[in-house]
Amino acid sequence: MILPAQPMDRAKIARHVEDALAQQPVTDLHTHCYTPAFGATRYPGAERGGLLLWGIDELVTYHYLVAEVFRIVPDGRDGMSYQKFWRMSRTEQADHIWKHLFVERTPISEACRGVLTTLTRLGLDPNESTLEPYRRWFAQQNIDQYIDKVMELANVDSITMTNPVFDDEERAMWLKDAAIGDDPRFEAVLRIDPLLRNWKEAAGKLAQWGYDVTNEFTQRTIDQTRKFLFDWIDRQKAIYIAMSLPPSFTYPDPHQVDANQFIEKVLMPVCRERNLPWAMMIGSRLGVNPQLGDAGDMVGRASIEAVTNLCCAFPENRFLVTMLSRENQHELCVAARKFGNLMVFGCWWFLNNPVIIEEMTRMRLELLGTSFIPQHSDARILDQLIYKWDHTRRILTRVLTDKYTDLSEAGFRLTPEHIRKDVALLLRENFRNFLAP
Ligand code: FIX
Ligand code: ZN
Repeated sequence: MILPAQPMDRAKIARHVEDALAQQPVTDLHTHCYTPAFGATRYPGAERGGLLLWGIDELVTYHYLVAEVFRIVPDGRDGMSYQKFWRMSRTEQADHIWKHLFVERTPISEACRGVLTTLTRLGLDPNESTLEPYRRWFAQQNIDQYIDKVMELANVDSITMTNPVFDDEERAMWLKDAAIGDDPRFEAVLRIDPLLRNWKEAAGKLAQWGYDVTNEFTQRTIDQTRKFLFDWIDRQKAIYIAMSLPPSFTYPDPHQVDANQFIEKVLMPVCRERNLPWAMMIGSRLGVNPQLGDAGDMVGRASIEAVTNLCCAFPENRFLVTMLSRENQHELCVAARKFGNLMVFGCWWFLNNPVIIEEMTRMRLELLGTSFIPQHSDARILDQLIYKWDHTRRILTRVLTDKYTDLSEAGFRLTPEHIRKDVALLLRENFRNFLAP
């Protein structure tokens, strides 16, 4: 009998895992960052000059932190109100948040910790009592070089944008300059939520934009809506089509014939013809507190039947899926075991906290092996790439070290090459291969 080689000990495994994760560039498959051609926050003064948000004032006014500061100084208390906050300048908002969440209280939440990690990784002291020293530092940065610096610190080799075609400001920018997305560091994604969330209103917009569509799914409407998608896929060079969907999303939906028809007669054929996956981000309940703006959205448990029915009904199509509710995660993993055209990705939004990321990643490795995409950053502010991937790599180090130690103790002859190959799949190759199988 051949005795298994002396298993690699845990400490050695941890070193190999940490090295592999540090060296493996990430393709970040979902962010809200933009190329500099879309315009960028301007320093000094932190005025918003476009869609690319970066720098200390944007970091500190991230909508996660807006929600958290209104817990400390609620609307109607100490002279603060939603209206007053939104009338403040960005720098005044940032000063308010820094004071209450970072100086007067311990910045212990994950969103607060992220700002600290980012500043530290940039070589700054995160313990300043005011934001002025940081503003002076950011005012010296050149945004184009800063993008390279952030990508190097985060070891991200490609930033995937989210490009909502129904956003009037962004659509006008694309129509004015079709090359606006042409930056080798970024890739575009066609985001089309209204076409499913509110077909009639969306169809009306397409008609305004010159597409011969009506509310009814006539062949003409089908053809012209497909043309609309083809036009924007080609203009953006989109690498997939995306939607965020409410907890109530289901397919087929007995009460929303329009949605079923849009999926069956427009979206699925277009995705097949352009060989693009459809990314479904399911479970966001929008505007539960509208006065909080982007911070006012909520999570709700969704139906996994929608996912399995779509994967089953459209075996030629590919589906990237992330769900927002923790309660949906196990059933989503099991669904992925049933369908090879389903790729589970990320720990989205309210799941992007170490305690849940760790639980989800362990469950996914145990149920799916290496056939999933553990994380996306969802970065809204460019600098967040630094902390979102720093924190993710730390968690992956813990989880993968445990799993490889289990393997080693089970007699598997683990080598550093196994670890490097797996990490490449998890952080980059699974996504790239799923885009172009
Ligand atoms: O729908 C989405 O892409 C969500 O990620 C965003 O709307 C959300 O505000 C966010 O940035 C979460 O991290
Ligand atoms: Zn997002």
